[in-house]
Amino acid sequence: MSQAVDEIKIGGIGASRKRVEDNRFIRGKGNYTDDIVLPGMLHMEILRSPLAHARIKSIDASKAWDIPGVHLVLTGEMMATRNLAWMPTLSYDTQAVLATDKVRFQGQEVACVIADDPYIAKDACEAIVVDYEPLPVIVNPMQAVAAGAPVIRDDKENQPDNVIYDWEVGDSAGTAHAFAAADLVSKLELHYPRSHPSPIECCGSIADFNRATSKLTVYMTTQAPHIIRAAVAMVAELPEHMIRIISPDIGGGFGNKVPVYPGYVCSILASILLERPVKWIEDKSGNLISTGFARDVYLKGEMALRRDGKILAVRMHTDADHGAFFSDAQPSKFKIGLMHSAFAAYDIPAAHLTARGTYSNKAPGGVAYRCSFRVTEAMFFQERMMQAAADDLGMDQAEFRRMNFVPDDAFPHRTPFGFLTDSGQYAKCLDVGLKAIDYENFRQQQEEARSRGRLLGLGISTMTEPLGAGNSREYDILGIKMFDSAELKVHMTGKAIVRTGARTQGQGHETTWAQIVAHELGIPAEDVVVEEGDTDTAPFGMGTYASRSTPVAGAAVAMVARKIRAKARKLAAHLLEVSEEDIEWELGRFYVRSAPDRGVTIQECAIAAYANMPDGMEPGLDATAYYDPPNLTWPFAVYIVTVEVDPQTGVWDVLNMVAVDDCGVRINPMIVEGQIMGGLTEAYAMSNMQFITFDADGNCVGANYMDYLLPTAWETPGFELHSEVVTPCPHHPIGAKGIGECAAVGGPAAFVNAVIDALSGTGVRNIDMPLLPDRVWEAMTYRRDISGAPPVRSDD
Ligand code: MCN
Ligand code: CUN
Repeated sequence: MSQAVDEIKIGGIGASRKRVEDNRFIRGKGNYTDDIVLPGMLHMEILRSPLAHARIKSIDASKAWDIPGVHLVLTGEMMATRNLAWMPTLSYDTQAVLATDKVRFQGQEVACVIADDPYIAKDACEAIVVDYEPLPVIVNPMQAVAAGAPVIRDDKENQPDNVIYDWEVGDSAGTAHAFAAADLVSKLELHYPRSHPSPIECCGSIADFNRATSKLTVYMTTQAPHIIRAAVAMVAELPEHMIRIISPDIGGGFGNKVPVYPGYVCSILASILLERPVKWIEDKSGNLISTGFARDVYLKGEMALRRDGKILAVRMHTDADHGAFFSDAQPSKFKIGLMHSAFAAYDIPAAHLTARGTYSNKAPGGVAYRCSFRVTEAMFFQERMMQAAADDLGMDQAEFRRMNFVPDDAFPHRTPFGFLTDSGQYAKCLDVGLKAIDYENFRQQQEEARSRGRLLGLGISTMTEPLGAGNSREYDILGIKMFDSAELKVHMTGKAIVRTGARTQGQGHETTWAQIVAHELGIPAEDVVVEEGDTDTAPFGMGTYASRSTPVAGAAVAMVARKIRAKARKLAAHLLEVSEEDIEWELGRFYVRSAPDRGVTIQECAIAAYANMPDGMEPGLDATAYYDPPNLTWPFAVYIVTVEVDPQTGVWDVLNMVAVDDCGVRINPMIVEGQIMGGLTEAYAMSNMQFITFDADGNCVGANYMDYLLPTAWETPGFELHSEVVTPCPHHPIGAKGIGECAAVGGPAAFVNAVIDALSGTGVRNIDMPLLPDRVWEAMTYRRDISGAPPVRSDD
């Protein structure tokens, strides 16, 4: 007699199942791009520009060609003869593959050498002589729009200046009206510095073109293999079915591995020309200096307030520095990403956002680093503005937020910029956080400490984030709608394989997708293997970024499992010799309604699909499901930090940090906690130490890990995580919302708010990140705000 299975025992939803992928990772048996060695493989290195803006007068590669072991030197000129010197970007712009006319940022790709080994290739790069004529350099949006600024993109017709877009959203008139009626207007200006995802594994590719079969196989570090296949088909003009993109194990992506990089294109062309596999693996400086960075946005805004604390309206303006090419991978419709997701957690009647994007002589990018299309900047501005407004009103920080929250019974809620949020219990999360940090008590301690000259501070960040692009009505990249799919094959013994078009980079999909199958079918998670990343086998998907995997691909896994269950039900009816209507389901088993003892397991149905199907039924137990989400998912989080600032040095220490995340149903609570811990660590790093800046000549400061500081376990504070609040997503098949980025998005404001709170009474309203000790010291000593990117350190 069969019995229902215990969901937690079989590793279903809610089980903190150990990550199956770690079996190979911790044994050093991962299979990363650089681990792959193909017969006859050659190696490629890139020559990068030392200057940020210069005309190329000539390139002499003759000495490089002469070095023994060199097979090919690629320059822009050669690329141009094949129409490959430029490529389209994912944002309807163009990007130089190898520079022809000018170099436009330090680190830009100028030439490539393909040789027997990477050392020969590197030496040969150094033998290439490039004659540059330096040009004036632009390193920020203010310079970009100044009168007489040099036009960086003079390659483009109809590009008279450095402005990429002027974009707006919201209700300008309604907002103006609300401001006119306000008792108080609170203002804030900020800079969110340029930072970098810096995954442990750099970017790289191995292109392998086989002339005999005309098939191009590319192993590469990509978060979105299917988009890359489409891009390669377009750029290299190859038929799509002859392109196979394989994304093997990825050593961290964090958004850095979404864009299409010149190195990928050059390795592909080199393999086609040489008819041998060509491997390119970027070095750390190459990665930091030239690949998709994050942020670099100036934000300013104002909030219209009623005396009692009610927010009447918000106005925001952003100036985004996109670097030399507009290459963000973001939904086509939204020029500044989802910046207008700001203030979604609060009930605000009117809002208006204007956004301008400009070119500069810096590497292209802007949306990477654990951020669902600029929501990091949106939430940072939101929570810094909330703190400033509460201070201006003389109101308690928690109370001001609570009174403006969207109430639990007001969902779906239309945000001031027009999004529809799905569900949440915002006040409850805040209560959990305040209790955990012992709010009232801390405020008292803070007073007492102050009377003894000690500076304690508390910072709150309460935020919601749009995760799971998209729905196909509004979300596309280059016209390709942002849905996803999953394929599930149940073998005759009841074991299974599930494939999706997402691509895990450390998030644990191999573990969690199997848990969804276990939840839907009662097949133990350990009996389900998960495979992603090979375009020849995986069903179509837009890839893993914007924490969209659970909201979209994960939903597709649930839906495909339900298709399988529907077919298994027919098989069960056949086996039990009753009609389908008389069959009931409980986890792992179908039974006869009137005789619950008579049942068959899902495994018995599986074998029947191969060995004993009813007449006329198509054999086998496979299915594919495409999932077009009806809406984004909107997780909510409360982050509260307490700090102590040393009045002598400006050094600040975290005393306590509490995180209350509500991401709906948690598939694997342990993995969710890991995601939150990682995000909080990055948030701490951004607020405290991490930035990339440029000197006036466009030299990148932050091109190595002596200057670009990654937090280690030593400096990272402890975090206290809370999971008490679970508001299921009403439109997701298993009620889950995304979580991958929340803590990195909402965290930074909590740290900064805490330090600013510690300085209250000094008149300091803002210190831009990172809050390095010298900046904090200067702010508190001279009682002034510290704005903009940190000054470049000069050692002379
Ligand atoms: N999960 C869960 N229950 C939920 C939500 C998620 O158990 N309610 C699990 C998921 O099943 C998945 C993980 O948590 O195993 C993250 O899921 P999700 O929030 O859907 O995010 P994605 O899988 O789409 O991951 C992308 C996100 C992004 S955009 C960045 S950037 C980032 C991040 O994940 N990059 C990472 N976390 C990272 N973690 C690691 N280790 N490495 C990266 O490169
Ligand atoms: Cu923007 S970093 Mo994640 O979306 O790949």
